[in-house]
Amino acid sequence: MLQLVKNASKNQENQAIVSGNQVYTYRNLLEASHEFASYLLDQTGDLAETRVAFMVSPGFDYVRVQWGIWRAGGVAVPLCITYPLPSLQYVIDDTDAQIIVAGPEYAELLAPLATQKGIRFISLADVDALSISSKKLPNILPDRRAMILYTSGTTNLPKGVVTTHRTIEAQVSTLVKSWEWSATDRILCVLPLHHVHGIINVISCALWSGATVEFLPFFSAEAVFEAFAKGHINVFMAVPTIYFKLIAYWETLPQEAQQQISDTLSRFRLMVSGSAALPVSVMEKWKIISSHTLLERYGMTEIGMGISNPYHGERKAGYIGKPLPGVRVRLVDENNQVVKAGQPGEIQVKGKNVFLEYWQRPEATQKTFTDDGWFKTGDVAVVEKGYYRILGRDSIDIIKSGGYKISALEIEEVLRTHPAISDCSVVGIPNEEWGELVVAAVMVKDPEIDLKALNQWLRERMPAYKVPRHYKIIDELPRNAMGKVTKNDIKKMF
Ligand code: MLC
Ligand code: AMP
Repeated sequence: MLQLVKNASKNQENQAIVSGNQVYTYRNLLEASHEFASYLLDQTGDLAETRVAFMVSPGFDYVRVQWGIWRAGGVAVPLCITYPLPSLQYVIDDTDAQIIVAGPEYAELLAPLATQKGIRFISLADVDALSISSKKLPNILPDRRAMILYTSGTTNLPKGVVTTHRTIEAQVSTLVKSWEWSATDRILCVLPLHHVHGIINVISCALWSGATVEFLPFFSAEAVFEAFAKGHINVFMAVPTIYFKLIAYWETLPQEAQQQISDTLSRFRLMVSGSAALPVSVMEKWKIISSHTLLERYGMTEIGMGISNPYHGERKAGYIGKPLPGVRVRLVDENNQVVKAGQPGEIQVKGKNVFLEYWQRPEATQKTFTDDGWFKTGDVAVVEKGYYRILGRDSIDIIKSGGYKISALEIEEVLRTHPAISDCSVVGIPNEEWGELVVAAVMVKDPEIDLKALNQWLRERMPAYKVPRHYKIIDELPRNAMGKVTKNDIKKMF
């Protein structure tokens, strides 16, 4: 039996999920996910690693579908709820999903796509109207594939990162232990649920521990502070941009309201930041507001979390901490030799937390591991007094904005298909709020190009967070002697 399910069975009367003003116990979650798994099995028999793409809003329904897929033996493929159709279609095609599950808000969008592709379509609203008899669930072995999450990389198309149940259990259990999760915890989830930060660190760690997850449908600083003000939440995890936005909102409040928030925050057990570098200024301001030194940690879709500042002990500003238990980390030079103490090198990782493969991309999978099985992260770091500090990334084409990883090449490919654009180059420029801001230098066929219309055109083709925020129209892209665009020169233009 899955460890998450085993643990839940021990905590049946605890509150598992609070969403949409409703409280659901672990018993409710076990029953509802068993029911959904039974429905899937009715349709297909043992799912035998069938990819099930699902688009469901954050809350109880999301988790019961995710657990239902897992308990029926399927591979869960969460779809981002803010993706435009082409981005959804890419994930559905690339995973070769055989089933699509849609929450009520998304049925109209996805049903035609499923019909067109001949994929079985399940509307949650329809399932809920049925009476489903409980089926015996298959025994799920730890090495069965469990989930595919999409991540942008140094290729122009996102790759599916496959994890098994064993991987997920390793990723969750090291965090539960290191950060001392317990059944008395209650976390507020404001993160998107198609990435590890929300799925592993927030939901799965909480539910592994018998704790409670309270969901907000989407992030808003006001709603977050309102939820905190009720006094039940004691754990929070977010990307630096969210802390930046919370600070900005707090600063607009009258002093009395500020004080109330600060009093509430000072009673929290744990506050974590990650997915992008936490600016020291944000860490310091948050400390003044909340009395908490944010715990910064480092992770990646392919490894879950790898390096973390300590729960007990010094949390160093500007550092990501030390390897988590069970995660082996080394720094290597360009010849793949371990660097001398104090020297910078690429972070490489080994351990049960590391993903299985890029879905149906054996070459990319092979390229990302060394011959002796270390995963190459592409992040460069140095160790100082035992603490890792990130220096940057190998590739200028990978941008982190708002905690999302974005491939410059992917945006360039789309931009080049626009009839008024002859060539372009996309880069990330430093920005305190977003980490990096996506910007584009473009060569145009039509000097009268309407940038507002271009923006709209892009938003129909890619998620809003990937769309460039500034453009520079130029006559020629700067290139080196080899003809390669010199992206550092592009950065200087902004
Ligand atoms: C949105 N906007 C941006 C932007 N994203 N502007 C600049 N850069 C960006 N990246 C703009 C929108 O276009 C809109 O403007 C306005 O901001 C509000 O949009 P929104 O979508 O409502 O934004 P908001 O909800 O405020 O989003 C901010 C956020 C979100 C921080 C909540 O980006 C987020 O949820 N990020 C978390 C991503 C995450 O979970 N990453 C983890 C990956 S896993 P306009 O003008 O259009 O109205 C990983 C491993 C690990 O990294 O270590 O964890
Ligand atoms: P993703 O592919 O979305 O999982 O993003 C993983 C990447 O986020 C890593 O390779 C890092 O570049 C970055 N990242 C995660 N946590 C941190 C952190 N604490 N500091 C700096 N970068 C981080």
